[in-house]
Amino acid sequence: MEIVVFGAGSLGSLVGGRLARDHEVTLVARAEHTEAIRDSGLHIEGELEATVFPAATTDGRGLAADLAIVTVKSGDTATAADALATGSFDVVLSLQNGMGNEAVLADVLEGSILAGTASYGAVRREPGTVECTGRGEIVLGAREGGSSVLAERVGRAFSVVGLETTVADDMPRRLWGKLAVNAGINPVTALADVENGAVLDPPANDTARAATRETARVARACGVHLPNRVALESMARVADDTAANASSMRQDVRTGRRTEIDAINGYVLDRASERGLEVPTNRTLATLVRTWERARGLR
Ligand code: KPL
Repeated sequence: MEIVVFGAGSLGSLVGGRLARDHEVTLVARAEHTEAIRDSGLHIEGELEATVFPAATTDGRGLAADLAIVTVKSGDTATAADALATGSFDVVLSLQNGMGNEAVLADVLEGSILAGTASYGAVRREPGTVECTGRGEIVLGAREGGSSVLAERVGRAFSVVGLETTVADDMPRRLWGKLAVNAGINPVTALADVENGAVLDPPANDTARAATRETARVARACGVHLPNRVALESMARVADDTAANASSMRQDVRTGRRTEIDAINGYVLDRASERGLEVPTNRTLATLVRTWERARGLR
């Protein structure tokens, strides 16, 4: 298969790098990362160790492939969609945090859009090098649910190169489940500047659990079956599996970048407001992170 990974940061490089073992992969990445990959390949350290030689470019316009995997930050999805629209792809898979990314892609693109979530820990150590800091799982499928032959094909390609992948027929529920995990872990670890494992214990656990519980309630109000117990268990499991890792939002704050708060706790807040529900913990977390972004001129 010909595959383009759009937004090859840490997760995109990990996924694209593994796929490059079997497929013709092009990574669309920042200049320094692109140069390093062109010079001496992409090095994956940690559990999925490999050195591979995918093509790399900073220019995502006019590309063509069987599959495009979108791993940009949720705030950059519209820009990615515009660039992808100048090329041609049979299938586009969103492997991003937060909600609403697939709808943004579907508004602009003609190919089939698949939804996905990834809980692998990945950190870009230096240009050309990414470390897999925690084995997780990729879940992908048709964005509105149901079975999809294309999703099966993409899922097989992922599994064969060692990426733990499940093809699911209930993506809306999976996406809300992942949102409930991120709503609890990401802002708490970013604001307190702690590893993911800190949300398992007092005093952070109450806040993280409240944000997750509120998210599950909003999911149910939106017609998605997500019991509190299931959402809380999965938040605790992910925090435990990635206990020593920095969440993506903490990494954003540490490096002074805009976060994905709007597509995570902000999304919960918006859907709750539409339905007249109060989500005080998500509101407070979103306000604090947005205040941090504003003070740094990031919004
Ligand atoms: O998705 C993540 C993120 O950091 O954005 C988790 C699952 C919390 C892993 O760190």
